[in-house]
Amino acid sequence: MRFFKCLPIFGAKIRNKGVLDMAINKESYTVEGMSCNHCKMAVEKEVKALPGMVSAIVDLAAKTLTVEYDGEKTNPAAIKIAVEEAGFTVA
Ligand SMILES: [Cu+2]
Repeated sequence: MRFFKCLPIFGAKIRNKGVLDMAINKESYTVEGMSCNHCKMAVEKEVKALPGMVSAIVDLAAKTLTVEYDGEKTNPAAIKIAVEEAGFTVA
């Protein structure tokens, strides 16, 4: 039982480092049209909803979206569509 209790925290730490999942892709995209925190949050929310997404972070100043995801569950085409659904375009 003690092992079970510790598992979620343990698993999250490993996943963030991309060790547990064998095919974690880390990529950056330039996103056009984002101007404020609402834009940032809209893009992050839409992209994070994709299956296998580990993290999606927008840097407003740099106009970039940095993602980490399981390459067997999603792909760049799906990420671009998610950004478009949030109302922006991937350069
Ligand atoms: Cu905005």
